[in-house]
This record gives sequence, C-alpha cells and structure tokens, in this order.
Amino acid sequence: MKMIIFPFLATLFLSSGHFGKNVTTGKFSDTLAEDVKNETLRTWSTYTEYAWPHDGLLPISKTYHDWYSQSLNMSPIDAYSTLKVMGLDNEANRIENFVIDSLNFNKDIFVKLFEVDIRILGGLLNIYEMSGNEKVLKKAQDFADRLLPAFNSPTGLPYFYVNLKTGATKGNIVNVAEAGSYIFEFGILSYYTKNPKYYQTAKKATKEIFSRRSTIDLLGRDIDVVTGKWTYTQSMVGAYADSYFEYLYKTWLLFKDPEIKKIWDVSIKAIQKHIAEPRKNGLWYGKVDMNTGEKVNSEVMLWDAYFPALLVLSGDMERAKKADDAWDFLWNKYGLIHMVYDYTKDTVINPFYQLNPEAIESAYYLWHYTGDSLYYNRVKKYYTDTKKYCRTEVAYSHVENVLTMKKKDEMETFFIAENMKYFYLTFSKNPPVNPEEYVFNTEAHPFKKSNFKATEVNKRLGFK
Ligand code: DMJ
Repeated sequence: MKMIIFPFLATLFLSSGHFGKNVTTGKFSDTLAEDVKNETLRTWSTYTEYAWPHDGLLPISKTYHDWYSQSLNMSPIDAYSTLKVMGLDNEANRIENFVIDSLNFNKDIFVKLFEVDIRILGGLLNIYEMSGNEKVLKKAQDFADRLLPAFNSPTGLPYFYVNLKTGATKGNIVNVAEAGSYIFEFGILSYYTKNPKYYQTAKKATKEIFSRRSTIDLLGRDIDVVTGKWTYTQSMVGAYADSYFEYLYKTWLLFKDPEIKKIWDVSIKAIQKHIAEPRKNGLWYGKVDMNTGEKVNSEVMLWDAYFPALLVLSGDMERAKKADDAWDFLWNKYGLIHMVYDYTKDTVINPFYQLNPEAIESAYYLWHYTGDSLYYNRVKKYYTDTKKYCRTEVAYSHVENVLTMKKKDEMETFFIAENMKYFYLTFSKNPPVNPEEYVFNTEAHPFKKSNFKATEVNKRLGFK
C-alpha cells in the first residue's frame, strides 16, 4: 500500500497504550474540527438532559427510548470513544464512573447478539483501553460471558438472540454479518483476559461460515445455525455480510492470525471476480448467485458504502477510489444517501436515511491515505449536508425520506460513535488517532495496535 505520512502524524500527542491524561483539549486550529466538537457536545448535552442513561435519545420529541424492556445504557457506552478522542474528558469520565458504579447486565431480556457485540462489548473494551480501568474490563468480560451461550448451536454459529440472564437463545436464521463478526471484539477480550475461549468461539463461527462457501468461493446471505444450510443464496459484500469481511481484514491487522488472512485472501478474490461491476459513475458491488456468480440484482444499501474503506485498508487503492466515486455520486444526487438504491435502474427503492456513517468513513480513509483534497471535500460536503438536513433544535435526527427531507424522531447511537468521530478526524489538524496506529471496530471504536504484543497474541488467543 502506498502510504503518505503527513507532517501532522509526526506531531501526534498520544504515545501511551492508554489514552489517559495525554489527551490535549481545546487546541483547535481547524475551525471545522472545532465545529464538529461543539456539535457533538451540543448533542451529547441534550442526551444527558433528556435521555441519560437510556439506550437512545429521541431528538425531536426530546425524550428517550430503550431497545428492550430494560435499558442497556447503550448511548453512553457507544459514545465514550468519540468524546475521549475529542478531549471531552469530563463527559467521558462520567461514563466511566457510570460503568463502574451502575452497569448491571443481569437482565432477563433477549438481546440481538450482533448489535450488542459491536456497540456494547466493543464500547466497553474501548473504555478499558482508553482508561486503563480494570473494573471496566471485568464488566466487559461479564457481558461477553452472557453472550457466549449464543454460540451453543449444533454448528457453533450463534443464534440471533441470547437472554442476558438465563443464557436462553432464539432465532436460528442469521445473516453472514450476524453469524461471523465476533473475532475482533472477542479477540481483544481474549488478549486482555488471557483466556483464548472468547477468540476461539468467535473464530469457529467465522470458519463455519467460510467452510460453507460455494465452489466459486462465494457465501450466501442467510444461514440456519442449527442445520448449517443456507436459506438465502444471494451473495454480496454489503449489508447482511459487511462486517464479516471487515473483521477478517481488521482481525488480521490487529492479531496477524494467518488462518484469518487466508480466509480474507480467498474471499476478496472471489468478490472482485464475481461481484464487482464497473460502471460509468463508479465501481458497484451488487448481488449475485453464490453458486453460479450470475448477477441477480443491482440493489445496494447505504451500509454497503463501508467497502471502499476496507479496500483502502487492504491496499487496493484503485478499486477503493472507484467504489467511493459510486457512493459520492449517490450522495450528491439527493443530498444524503437513501437506504436502498438500484444502480442499474437508477431508482430509489427505500428513501430512508438513518444517519449511517459509511460514506463518511470511506471518504475519511481515502483522505487520510491519499492526502487528496477531493476526499477532504467529500467529507466536508457530507458534514454540511448532515447539518442542513438532519440537525434539529437540540441534536440530529434520521430523515424519513431523502426526496422530501422530512425528519424522523430517531438518532442511532452510531451517529456519535461513528459519524462525528470520522468528521472530527478528517478536519482535525492533529488527529489523536489514526489508522496506522489504531484499528477501528465496525462501530469506529479505535484499538491501538501496539497494545497487542506479537509475542503474546498467539498464546492469549490460542492460535499457532
Ligand atoms: C453500524 O452499527 C456498524 O457500522 C455496523 O457494522 C453496520 N452499520 C451500522 C451503521 O450504519
């Protein structure tokens, strides 16, 4: 990969394994970064006033909502890393204290394994890394222990739901992302607890998915965790499969497990051969039949826009640029990206925008690695449009229809965890984290590579 080292990287002010006291606050020479920080603080203050410590803020009605009958306190856990990266230490410390004093997962509720893994387990592990507080690690381990029963299926692939109190499971049809996106967080937990069982459990699920690839090395979309049979055989890189591929490469980056790298190598080759479709406005990745490679449709979801970022990380800059052109075209067509789009018919299939971060994430990685202002300006445009169409009196909201820009009274937790972090890192002259030194989980929680010592990783995660 061609890497350009910018002067500002030489002035990074974070040198220790944990963030701790080194974070400098208030030193902004870039007014846009300062604006992002102020907007984040404005939104976070609204959350703390109207919704603390519930799962989410309703940004128009100024109240809260929880995902289940009892709150999982998802917003604070998910927001911590962004607040910390921005140097908002008081806000971050309040969350750390809350985690220690009040977090209790002994709740009789069925939770979606995938969503709580990336937001809550990923968030807690990040709070541990950034604070160095061992009590946070205990909370993360307690949470992961409650998730582990989900993997007790005949195949080792996880059920969709697990009950945090009883360990009961339900939901045997899962998509590829929900089946095989646990190696990153579970690997980090194994490293810090020196217990390989977490990584080994997650890795088995990843391998079980891979072992069911077709003769042309493609995966389906949905699988039955009891029978191990595919129930939906369209193949894709985007939503429904996305973080499975993302975690193959990111886990390789963090832990250098050669078995995972082999899975990535085989997978990406098949993806580029059978799914990539160059068109005049960019490189698209639609849906093909997993057994024949035949194109079945050209619908893409806005989550799919993560893929250029993954291509950048894996060193495929040319395809990354072309794939990003496709998403930028789409953003500019309507002002925001809508949930589902057919790139052959040039039709909006679902006009909803859920404050998803992926287009911002990809342009951020391209800007970071190329230094080409084209990508900086893309992120700037996305920020301007986000403020124009999603900003409410007190926070930010989803948009029900990008054709009318009618707002919807919801704000996903990833808005602060991801969008605001990528905006800030793009605009900041001295970004406190960068992709050379950190690997971000799929919810943008950054983990420092040098914390995972090569001499220890194999033993702690249990691979050769
Ligand atoms: C986030 O929760 C994560 O990035 C996940 O991998 C899928 N996409 C949503 C945001 O769109």
